Amino acid sequence: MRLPHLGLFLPLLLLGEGFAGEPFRGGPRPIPGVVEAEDFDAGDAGVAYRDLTEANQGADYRGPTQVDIERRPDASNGHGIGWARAGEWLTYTVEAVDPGPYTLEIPVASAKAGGRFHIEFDGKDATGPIQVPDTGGWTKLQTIRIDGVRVPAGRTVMKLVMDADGVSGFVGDIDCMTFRRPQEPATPPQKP
Ligand SMILES: [Ca+2]
Ligand SMILES: [Ca+2]
Repeated sequence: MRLPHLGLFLPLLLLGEGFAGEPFRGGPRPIPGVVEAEDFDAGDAGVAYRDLTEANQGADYRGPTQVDIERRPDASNGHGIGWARAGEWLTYTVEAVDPGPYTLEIPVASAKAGGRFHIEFDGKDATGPIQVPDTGGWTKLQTIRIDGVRVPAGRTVMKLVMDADGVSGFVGDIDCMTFRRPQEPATPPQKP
């Protein structure tokens, strides 16, 4: 074989620049709107996500994935991500109407103090470090609010990046990321 790696190269060439994943179930998630943490892009490890454990330690929400997804009745869409560890990340193809600024709301849960994460658009940090508090238990969601988040207009890749584990041993459970106009009321949870 003169080109033993052609089978590997060809799919990479077809993917084109950025090696991005594809939106999960439908098109890009609109902003303003709700981006469910469990609805990260479809695609392989290293492309759509990075996860440090081989198995999905939670629920079978979307077929085989390394990402740890948990079923939880208190969460928007009935699911969220759990067992999140520093070094992991998830990508979401989104499409913003305009750059905002937006108010970003993220329901999280953690028993003991959680860790830190941030959110990027096209590789640029848009939030700075977000600290997950002790919410009183893994079953108790508490919503973190970040004001003045700017988002590139049009279709971009949003990346949820886990930066540091907390006393809990994890970053925290994350339900969804809601981008809304500052003057609009909070969005109620989405039915599963
Ligand atoms: Ca895993
Ligand atoms: Ca959710």
